[in-house]
Amino acid sequence: AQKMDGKGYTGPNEWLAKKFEELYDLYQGQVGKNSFAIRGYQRAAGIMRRIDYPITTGSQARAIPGIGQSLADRIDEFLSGAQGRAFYENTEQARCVALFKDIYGVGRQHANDLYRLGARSIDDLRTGRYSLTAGQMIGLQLYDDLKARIPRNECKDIFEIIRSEAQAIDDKVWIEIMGSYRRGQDSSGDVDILITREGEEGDSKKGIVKELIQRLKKKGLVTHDLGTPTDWSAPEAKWMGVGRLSTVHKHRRIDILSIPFENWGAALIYFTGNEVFNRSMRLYARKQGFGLNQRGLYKGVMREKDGTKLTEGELVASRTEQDIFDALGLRWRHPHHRRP
Ligand code: DCP
Ligand code: MG
Ligand code: MN
Repeated sequence: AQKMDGKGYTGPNEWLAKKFEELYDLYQGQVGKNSFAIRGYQRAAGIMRRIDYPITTGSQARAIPGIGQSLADRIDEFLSGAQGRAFYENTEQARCVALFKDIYGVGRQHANDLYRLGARSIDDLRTGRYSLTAGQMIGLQLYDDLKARIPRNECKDIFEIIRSEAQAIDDKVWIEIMGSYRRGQDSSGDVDILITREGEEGDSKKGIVKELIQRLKKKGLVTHDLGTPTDWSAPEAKWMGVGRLSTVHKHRRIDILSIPFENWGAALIYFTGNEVFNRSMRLYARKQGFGLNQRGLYKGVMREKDGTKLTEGELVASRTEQDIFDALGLRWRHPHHRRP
């Protein structure tokens, strides 16, 4: 359909292909963007190059396999000559905000503030002229490491070290790797770990997060704290930080959540996610007159009109995931299928 003239493609829809490539370049590498949509722009560029008649409307393009409604809408924007999405989003500010939001602990609002204060690059932020929290400074220092995805086998290796340290503290410790890893993804943004201790009530009140982190620091696995529990010895404690397998490995984000033994099943559901699945399961529970959180499934929860809880209600299920699915009358959903 098209021929190469040395400078590039020359088909009738080449300019549309270039527009899609601009969108692709704009979004690529921006964490938090839907990577499926981004690849869609890349594929759309290829499709535009294969079509040997001129495309004149979005709805005409919609009939081409691989062009869905949102790509057709982009085509209409391009054809109208109006300042479409790419124009508005391809600004220096948008690019800087996308860049700064990749720093651990920097949200959209703060990224915008940094732009308004004059920052234009990661190196600008490293000059010390901008105020950053201790956690953000670590995020900046480890910028390249932390924005990289963690391959599945490396998550597993980190987990195995943490598991053996935890079980050395007490062989009644239960420990699992959670988050995107448990959902079967090939790579993860961080390593999420859930722990509890089986035993008498009295025992389970002594959380092990403090001793575990001490040991992991001594081993050299844990290198930085980002968020530490208010009470290190509470049965429910959350630690967030950074660690690495060795000095030749990248620094990786690690989250460790410890919960009382009786909450195991509810915490498994919560920490497996994904976040959207959790939201829909919680909403479903509420419609059935229950309340679901990381501790358990409750009935008789009293709420204000705006949804804020007045009473916890009575615990219905929490020990296993299956107990909670059963109590809600839901069919078992394997972790690999827990997406919206
Ligand atoms: N979670 C949640 N709501 C949040 C944050 C987290 O329900 N606001 C739950 C669901 C997540 C799990 O905790 O799946 C782990 O959180 P992560 O942020 O580590 O997300 P994932 O592990 O799912 O993905 P990633 O690979 O990006 O770490
Ligand atoms: Mg995770
Ligand atoms: Mn996490």
